[in-house]
Amino acid sequence: MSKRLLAAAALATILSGGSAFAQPERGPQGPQTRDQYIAAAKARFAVMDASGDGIVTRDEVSAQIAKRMGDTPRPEMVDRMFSRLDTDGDGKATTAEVEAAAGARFDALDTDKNGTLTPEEQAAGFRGMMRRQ
Ligand SMILES: [Ca+2]
Ligand SMILES: [Ca+2]
Repeated sequence: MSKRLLAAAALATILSGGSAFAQPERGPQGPQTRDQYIAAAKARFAVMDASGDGIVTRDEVSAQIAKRMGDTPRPEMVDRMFSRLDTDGDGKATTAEVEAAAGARFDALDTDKNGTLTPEEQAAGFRGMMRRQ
């Protein structure tokens, strides 16, 4: 796997609740509700929020990617990821922003609009994300 692809996968995993690497912590794969999806996004936010102040900075995002990749990410990758979290562009990603972004992402992934995400819907979203890289 190329470094670029690995980075994209790490990014997708962090952002999307990612079944990209079939994480064991997820438990049995089943449909995920909107609430669960947002809760998972907030849990990942809490992991990134190293200082625990409810705000994630670009540096914290960079550190988190570095930890997952085992290498320093390229600045443009950090920028891309951070811009997804910091939706109003003030340089700080807040819980509210992450919650809103996760909700919007859920709605985009829930292609049949039945309020749950099947593993297939999530996988399709992940493939779409890789294509956009
Ligand atoms: Ca912000
Ligand atoms: Ca669905």
